[in-house]
Amino acid sequence: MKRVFRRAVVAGLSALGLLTATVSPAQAATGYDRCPAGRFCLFDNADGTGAMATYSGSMATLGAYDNWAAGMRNRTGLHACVYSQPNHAYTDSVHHVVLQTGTSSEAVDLTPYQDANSRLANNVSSFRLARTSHECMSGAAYMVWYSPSWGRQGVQPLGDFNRDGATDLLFRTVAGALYFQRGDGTATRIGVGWNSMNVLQRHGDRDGDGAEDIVTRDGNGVLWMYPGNGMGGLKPRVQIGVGWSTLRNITTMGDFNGDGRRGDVVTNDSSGRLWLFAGRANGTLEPRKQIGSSGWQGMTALVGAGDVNSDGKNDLVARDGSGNLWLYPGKGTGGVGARKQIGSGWKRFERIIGLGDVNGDGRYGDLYGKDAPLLTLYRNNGWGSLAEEGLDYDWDDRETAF
Ligand SMILES: [Ca+2]
Ligand SMILES: [Ca+2]
Ligand SMILES: [Ca+2]
Ligand SMILES: [Ca+2]
Repeated sequence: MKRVFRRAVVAGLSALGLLTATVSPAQAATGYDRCPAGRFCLFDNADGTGAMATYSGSMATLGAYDNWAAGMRNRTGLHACVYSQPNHAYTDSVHHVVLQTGTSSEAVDLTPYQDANSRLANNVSSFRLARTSHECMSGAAYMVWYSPSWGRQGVQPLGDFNRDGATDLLFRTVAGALYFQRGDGTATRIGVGWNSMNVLQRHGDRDGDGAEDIVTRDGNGVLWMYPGNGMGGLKPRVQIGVGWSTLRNITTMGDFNGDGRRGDVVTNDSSGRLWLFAGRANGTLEPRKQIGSSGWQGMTALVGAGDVNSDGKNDLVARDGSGNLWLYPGKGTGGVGARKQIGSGWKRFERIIGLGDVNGDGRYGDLYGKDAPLLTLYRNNGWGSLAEEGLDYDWDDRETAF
């Protein structure tokens, strides 16, 4: 009797045009399969029978459908999160319930999602649909991230985009938006359309104004410098190279040749050579100079991690095709000395990120390895020995951090 009453309310509101959702009459029921492609559907009954409400986007409140649904099906291809509270609230782990179903299109009976204090069936008050798992839970397109050096106020020649003394991250979303992650869990969008970039690099201040700068390569092989404004934002970009498409890995190094200019770039080509493009005072590049003659084509990552071995000279870190990580100590004149292995099993990382002293202990050469869903911090002891220190979860493999 109660359920029939609810259906009557729903039908009445729908007829008045007060609802954004559409309603299928119960007598047309063929279970969960009624949910149309591309839609998120809530069902009155746990077996998919009864009235159905369909949606194309997130809902912060459900109006007449509040505390109504006992089943759901998600055919949007997006991640779905279903909340027992309105406005996607989950602030009380005892009395609030949230169900995250991922992108699966399987029908879900909400009845099992209950305990002594709360339940989800007939208690759904909002839901969120999002491209990534973390956005589904947090509502933010960016990954919520806390800097290991937040509050430690270490000196940061690189990895500190807003000059507050703490390591920060730059983050590209699935949609191509660029966010500045200051390290306190918040982030600010500073660009859109960044999916056209296939290289994203940073390594301190390259044009001498005291603010860290970004280097990118676009799909046409053009190399760009985006000067930072020192406050977490960007100034208009400057073209610093063309014809860079065939180069394999490209990394910004800081000052690698010892001339005091910190915009040096190192790259490898398919013939096995290693090249240095020395930075000029304004951040543009000198003609290239060969600094390695063979074997570099097999390297799958190059990282300008700063001074890893604490001799005052910036070093190059490289990963080979077997996943071994090598430290190539910088000579201070643009070349590299005899290599030393500092890691193995690094093949799984889609990206290795060098941000200098990430945890603020005064030792540079810390590294992040990113392999969705994990961002793993490797702390450098100051001599090139790496220790795994912390993990951040729930990163999406379509996202990029640098
Ligand atoms: Ca910072
Ligand atoms: Ca700068
Ligand atoms: Ca230099
Ligand atoms: Ca060094």
